[in-house]
Amino acid sequence: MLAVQGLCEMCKDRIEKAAKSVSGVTSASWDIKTKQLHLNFDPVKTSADAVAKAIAKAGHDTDKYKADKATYDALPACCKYRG
Ligand SMILES: [Cu+2]
Repeated sequence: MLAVQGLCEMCKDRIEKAAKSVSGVTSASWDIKTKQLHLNFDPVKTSADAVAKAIAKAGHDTDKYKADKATYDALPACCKYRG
């Protein structure tokens, strides 16, 4: 499980898509209320760390990796979780 910042259904899609784009990830489901990403992956092929990096790259902060400002600023207004 991975804590991922986000707000809405669009965030959910973006987060899950980013997680699933990582080779070795078999399932990814982000809970909009708890902000937790439930993750299943092949530990030979990837790691929670690599998935967190991919998610940060898509614009969503995790505990370890933060989205860069340009990526964050490009998110739709409804997705601006930093407030
Ligand atoms: Cu959103």
